[in-house]
Amino acid sequence: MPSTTDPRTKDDLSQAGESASSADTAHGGARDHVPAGWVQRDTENGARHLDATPDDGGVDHTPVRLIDPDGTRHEVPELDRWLDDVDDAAMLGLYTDMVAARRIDTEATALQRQGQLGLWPPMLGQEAAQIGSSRALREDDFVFSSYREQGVAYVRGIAPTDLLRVWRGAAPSGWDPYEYRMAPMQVIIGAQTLHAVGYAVGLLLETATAGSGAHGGIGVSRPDSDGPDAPERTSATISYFGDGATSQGDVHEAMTFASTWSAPTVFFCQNNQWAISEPVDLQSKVPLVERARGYGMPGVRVDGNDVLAVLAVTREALHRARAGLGPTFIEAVTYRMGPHTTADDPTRYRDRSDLEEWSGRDPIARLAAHLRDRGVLDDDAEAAAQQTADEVAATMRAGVYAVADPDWSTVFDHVYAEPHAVLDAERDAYGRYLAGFADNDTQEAAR
Ligand SMILES: Cc1ncc(C[n+]2csc(CCOP(=O)(O)OP(=O)(O)O)c2C)c(N)n1
Ligand SMILES: [Mg+2]
Repeated sequence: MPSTTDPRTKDDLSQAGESASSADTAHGGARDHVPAGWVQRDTENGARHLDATPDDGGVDHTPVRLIDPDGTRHEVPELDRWLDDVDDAAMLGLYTDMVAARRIDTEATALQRQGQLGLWPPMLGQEAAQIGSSRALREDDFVFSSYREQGVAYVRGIAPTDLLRVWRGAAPSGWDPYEYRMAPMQVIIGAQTLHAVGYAVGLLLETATAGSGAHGGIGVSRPDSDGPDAPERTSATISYFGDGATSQGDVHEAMTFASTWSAPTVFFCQNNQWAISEPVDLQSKVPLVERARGYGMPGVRVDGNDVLAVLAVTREALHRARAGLGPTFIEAVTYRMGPHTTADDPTRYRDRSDLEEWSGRDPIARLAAHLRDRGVLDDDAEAAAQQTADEVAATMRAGVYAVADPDWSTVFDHVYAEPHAVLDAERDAYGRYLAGFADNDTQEAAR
């Protein structure tokens, strides 16, 4: 009998070339089915993966790329036209940003291990995706991120110590979202895509010209060109989310609304191959970039470990958004080299060989190889980048030691914008509860 989580009948299974008994294993559940055209692989550590080479409909899904893993640079006119101003100094800047982002990540991981933070979600391996995309942003654009985007926050100018406040349990947000135009990091998977679209629709409302376009005069009329010269009309929003988040209903709703409203927003999906212990194959039978087509927006699949290609595609997507051409979905193909968080042990569910393969595509080593080939990066420049990174890490560590424990009552702040009777009552009750301990202590001391 098929397992209860499999909606298919015995006949369906035999038509798909599977036996009913193969579906009914000790593991149970739909994971054990191998759909036609897929291959099941038992990994070294006993986990089961579906290796998808699903039908790609004849579309070439090779991610766009400018720099190969060995540092070789290709010219791709459609991407290069977005990089006219990226000179050697700017390339060194991208390199330094990535080195600093990695250093922040390493230091924060150490701080968690030393008991200074409750938890930390490492971004090792995702530096190019984060630095390339965030360096494409204008100051007036607004970022709605997930919990792993420390590289993005660093580029937004948020002090590294402020990045750690939440993970130390000292604040609900480490920074003022309006000052840096970056919302507090979102832990509810995919929810930030709705926030980004809502904010983007607000930008449209703000700039609405009576009588133009759709939605009762709110929509925008299309500019004559979609190239770099098209005039920009609004700022844009960008949401960062993972491969796993693409399975969330929130993301579906966000993409639907963004598309039909031509909202000035960019969906930046970092496909780091894993959603905790679930491989991306379990999220989708087709490359994630294919999802864009169903919503009626352009989709771009980019090598997420190539900082230059990421910068180019994100610049184009943000420009389209600001010019009134609507949203874009970017799938940045990358790899989470570390654990999901410091509470996770990836050796339980993924193969060492995968890690070794992706180590050969390291985003920082790739840009370093390219810059060294061109004589832009030498030992002194590399040492200077490392020194910047070390200083950032030292400041962050000193800052985190100095973060004071918050007053107990602050946990009730920022829940609602205005006073709320139920919350007031809860605050009072909690205060009385804590005061009870103080009495006990006093009584104890008096004995
Ligand atoms: C709505 C919701 N469901 C489940 C979770 C638990 N959860 C935390 S992280 C995570 C995996 C997310 O994977 P992905 O979107 O690929 O992002 P990544 O962690 O790889 O950056 C899950 C399921 C959650 N935080 N929110
Ligand atoms: Mg992921």
